Amino acid sequence: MLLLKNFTMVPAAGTPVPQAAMVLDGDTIVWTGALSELPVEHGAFPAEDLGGRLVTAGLIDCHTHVVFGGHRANEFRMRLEGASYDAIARAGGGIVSTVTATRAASAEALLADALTRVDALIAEGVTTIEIKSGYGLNIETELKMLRVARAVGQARPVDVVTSFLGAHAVPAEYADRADAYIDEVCIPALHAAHAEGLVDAVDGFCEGIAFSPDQIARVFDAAKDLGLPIKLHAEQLTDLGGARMAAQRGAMSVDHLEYLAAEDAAVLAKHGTVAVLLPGAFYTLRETQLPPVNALRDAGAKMAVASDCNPGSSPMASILLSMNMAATLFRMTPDECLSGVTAHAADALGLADRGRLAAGQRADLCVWDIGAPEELSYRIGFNPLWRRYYRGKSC
Ligand code: DI6
Ligand code: FE
Repeated sequence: MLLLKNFTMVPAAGTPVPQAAMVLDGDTIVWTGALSELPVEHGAFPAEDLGGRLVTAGLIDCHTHVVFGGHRANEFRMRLEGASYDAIARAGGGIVSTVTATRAASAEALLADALTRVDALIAEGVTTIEIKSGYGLNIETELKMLRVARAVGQARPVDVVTSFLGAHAVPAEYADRADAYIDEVCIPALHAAHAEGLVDAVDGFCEGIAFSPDQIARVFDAAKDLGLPIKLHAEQLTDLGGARMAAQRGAMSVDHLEYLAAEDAAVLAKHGTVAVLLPGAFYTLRETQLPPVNALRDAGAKMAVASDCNPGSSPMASILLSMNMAATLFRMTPDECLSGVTAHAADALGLADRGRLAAGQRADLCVWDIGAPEELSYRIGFNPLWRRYYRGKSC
């Protein structure tokens, strides 16, 4: 048992509690509230004084592609010279160029590279990270990526949740044969990865440069047969109705959403599907179409925020900068940004045991050297993390 005291508790929603206390039993929060209300039996435990700092739930980056080979700095240069993301993809660059590098890399090299990015996220208070496959696009490399993702969770004090993203792009060897790719590679890879215990959820990229809603629906059928939850990259570059289709099938989240029709916000809210907003990709691609944040808010849809850390559209390993961008670019409130990387990020991953400061929740916590919760979204580049508790241990 451990007693934390002398801090301000910042819940994912609602008013901060000054002079709060919290009791941890191993990796679980067993009591939290105002110190003045601490039950006497908890008062005798060994105590840590947090010096009046602010405490939030551990941060959750619910959408990343941190496992990949190589880099795409050349495409960054091309975009600065005027080329568009889809033109580069259609000319054989983009996702499939990272596929070539990822196929060529050893698992050891992929892990070492991924850890540099994961370490940056951990240093900002991330305690749970989602990692997608999708740069293999053959059975062997999809499995390699997912094994590396699991290895990240062994190598560092962070929980890793995996998403199978075999339907990310059509590889060169299946050019113009997307349906055959789904049947011959994507779905068999999903089965193989699931058999090895490597898949926590199934994702896809529903876009003109990737897969149609019908093709994604076939992948979702396979997920359903395996009892796996689903999520989808949708409406990033165009509106194909993918988010609506995924929500109607009970998706945990739909992600990106710049081109989501305002009326579809209600569909997300109705199905409890979290809208995961990815301002790093919006920024990097110099997108001008804003996701319909007001419509999502008015409809009561949950909004999460994530880094989308990937080599093409969001080369950003910072959850705090993601929050800053969500506020500055998307006009999300600082409270929405915070719930977006805690409670709603947990919901986007189907994790009921974290993201909120309450008895019964995991003791994943961040202690921040700040005076007001808004500072988490307001600062750019000066990281105020003072201490991180992962499963009840300071590390
Ligand atoms: N959308 C994204 O933002 C990432 N994947 C996706 O479907 C980008 C992937 C990349 O460009 O490498
Ligand atoms: Fe993504």
